[in-house]
Amino acid sequence: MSIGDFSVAGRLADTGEGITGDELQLAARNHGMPLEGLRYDVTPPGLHYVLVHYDIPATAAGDWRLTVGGRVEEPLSFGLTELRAMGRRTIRVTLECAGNGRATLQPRPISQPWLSEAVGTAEWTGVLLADLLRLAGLREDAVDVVFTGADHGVERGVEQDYQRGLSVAEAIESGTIVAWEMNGAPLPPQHGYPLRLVVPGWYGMASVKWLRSIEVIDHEFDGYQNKVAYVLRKTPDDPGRPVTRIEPRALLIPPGFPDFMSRHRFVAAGTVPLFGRAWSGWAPIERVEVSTDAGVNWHEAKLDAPSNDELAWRAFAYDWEATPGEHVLTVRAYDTSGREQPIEAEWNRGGFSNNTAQRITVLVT
Ligand SMILES: Nc1nc2c(c(=O)[nH]1)N[C@H]1C(S)=C(S)[C@@H](COP(=O)(O)O)O[C@H]1N2
Ligand SMILES: [Mo]
Repeated sequence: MSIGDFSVAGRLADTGEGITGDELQLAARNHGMPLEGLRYDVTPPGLHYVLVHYDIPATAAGDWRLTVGGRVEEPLSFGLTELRAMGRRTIRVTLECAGNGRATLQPRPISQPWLSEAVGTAEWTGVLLADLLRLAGLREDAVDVVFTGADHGVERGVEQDYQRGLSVAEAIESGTIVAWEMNGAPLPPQHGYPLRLVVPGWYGMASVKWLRSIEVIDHEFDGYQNKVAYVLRKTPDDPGRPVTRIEPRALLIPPGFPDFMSRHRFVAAGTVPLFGRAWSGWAPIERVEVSTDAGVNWHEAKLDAPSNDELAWRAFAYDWEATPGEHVLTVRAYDTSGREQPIEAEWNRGGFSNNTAQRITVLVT
């Protein structure tokens, strides 16, 4: 169903055009993790980033049903108590919004205007999706699994429930879970109460919140969020490539103290301990480099032990001998698949997967 004007591409800001009212509306509803939140191994729920396309739906755990149907031997339906009886597994997952970094692109795609803080790491508890699919029994012609949330809205003229599809192989091999707890407590409303999907390694759009239905289909899912929204395109008619796993990124906690408005930093000369986290959805982090002269010289940071969940972020540290004057700090991550974070990522129309290296201006006094 189509409401109003439909266009595949969102708008790009004109040269020099400031943040629009539409972007402000989104930025006031959805929030990032303040970068000082990088100090926690596991992000406290109120600091974890939040992204909701439409409204947070009113949901009650008491009568919640999750159905598993489509190309399965035996369609199933679970209440929360029945689902809990299926098993209990906790995984640490770093989630990042595919649009993280969008607002720093030139030209700027008009959408949720993230800078670099659309990330968080939580411990999610639930049951393995693979166990639910095994219980229902996949038919031979199963191709994709479609996940539907309870929220509903319109995007570029298309009315829809929030829905994402994942191939059967990814659904099983990624270690995806259907979660009812975040950091040991029931999911907060904004994070999907009472049930959500968590797809480790994938950008956040795959982790459907307020999950009410799992449907196995015999063809590739062609829903809006897979085929129209989350696609890397250079031009509006570019068929593009789907957005999938998280590209490597390192972020520092900005050192010292900030100026209220510009967020520029002040530190005293001497040894300044720098601390941050790095992650990649493709493979574990292997190396992080720090530059304190805007990318001229690079130094290897000291990595902490990796987490048991190998795609969760990894802490790093570097002692900076800070001398008076203005300095630009920058960091980059490398993973064991050979992917390296670029200083400047390639532009795309949706502003997705922008893992351009962080830059922090510091005045050393
Ligand atoms: N049902 C539903 N699931 C959703 C969304 C949504 O709008 N509706 N947003 C997705 C996007 S784009 C992201 S980045 C993550 C954000 O998860 P969080 O808010 O728990 O951090 O949820 C995903 N799951
Ligand atoms: Mo997102």
